[in-house]
Amino acid sequence: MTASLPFASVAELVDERLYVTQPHLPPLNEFLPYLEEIWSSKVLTNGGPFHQQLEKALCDYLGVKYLSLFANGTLALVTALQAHRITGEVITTPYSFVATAHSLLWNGIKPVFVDIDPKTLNLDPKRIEEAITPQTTAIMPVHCYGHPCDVEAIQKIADNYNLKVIYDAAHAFGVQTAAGSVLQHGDLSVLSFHATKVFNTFEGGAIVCPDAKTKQRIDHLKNFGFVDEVTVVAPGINGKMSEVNAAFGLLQLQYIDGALAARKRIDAIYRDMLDGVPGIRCVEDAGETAANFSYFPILVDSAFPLTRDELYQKFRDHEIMVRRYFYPLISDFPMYRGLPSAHRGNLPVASQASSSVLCLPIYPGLSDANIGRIVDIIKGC
Ligand code: T4K
Repeated sequence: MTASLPFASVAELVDERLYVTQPHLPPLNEFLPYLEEIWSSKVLTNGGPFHQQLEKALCDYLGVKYLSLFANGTLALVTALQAHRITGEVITTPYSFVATAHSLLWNGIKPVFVDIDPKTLNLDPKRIEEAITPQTTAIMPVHCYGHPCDVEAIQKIADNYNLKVIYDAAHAFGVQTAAGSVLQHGDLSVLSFHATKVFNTFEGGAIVCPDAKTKQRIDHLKNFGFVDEVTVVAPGINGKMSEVNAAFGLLQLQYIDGALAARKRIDAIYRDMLDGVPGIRCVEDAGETAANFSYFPILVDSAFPLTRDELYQKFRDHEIMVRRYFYPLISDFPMYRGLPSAHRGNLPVASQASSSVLCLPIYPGLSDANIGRIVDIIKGC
């Protein structure tokens, strides 16, 4: 005998379930001509025509000079550190996805965690200098949720101490400040085009760099270090994006403005509906002139009748799969928690944010009815 479900059918359960995000997909029939071209040329990877076209199209769209595509954002982060031969210690944020710090460990670098700013939830520049030691070679900040870091303050510190700045810009596709693309700051910026991101190529990523020479080094590093058939200049990795992913990216780019506009609308509805709810704070912009609305984080404080985890559970009980990005802190995972900088006392703001954040669903296809369903759960507590 099979156990009966509390739902009429599995299909009904799946229909009702809401996820924190859903990938934006163009009409399937529009992708078929790209596949036909790949089938007929038999060029599947290694910097083929779609790869080259997407690099150029993304430079134009994002307003950056040079960009090198990758198979995913994590390989791009690992390679970005190698491109500038970063060693020793790197100052970074504990309030991010674990790939940020993992890219340091993959390079044998010691992460040094520094606390975040309570308003932006990005690395707090006021706390960076005290963490610098003779071993420090770089700073790796994250534009968390796509909100720009204090890029000027960070650059000033980097210039004073002769440090490189590698931005984890995985969330920051298309974000602009008054000075232009946020991706132009620091020495390199790394994007992710994962399925859960604003712009996706299924899996994918990129390094944005300021000059042709650096791009050439990165291109060598992502292709095993090959310069030509018989010359290998570094122990590079296979980080190349395939032609299928690159072709998909070209098609996605035709739809990105619509997808961003849809996200902007949802963001505005949430802010309006949640305005004045005691104990709920929506994370504000951090000076961007064009935002990408990649996440919708709320902070749940003691004025709210439920704890963050009780609210998380309540959402789950209603089949709404909100997420606690970023809980636990990276510094709490076993491979990091022994570091002196991982100590909770060193990271009070990040600890507080991590224990109070919930990311609500936001993606172009989220209906008004479902936004209402989500807000009603919060207001009904
Ligand atoms: N740096 C930062 C700051 C990052 O946030 C990330 C990635 C990276 C670096 C590394 O970049 P990549 O190497 O990934 O390019 C997700 C993503 O896997 C990860 O890419 C992302 N950050 C992170 C914030 O979120 P999970 O474990 O939460 O993913 P998952 O599979 O639970 O997906 C969340 C929801 O999205 C699902 O419940 C349903 C929906 N979904 C997901 C996938 C994969 C779909 O509808 N379709 C899908 O194919 O990590």
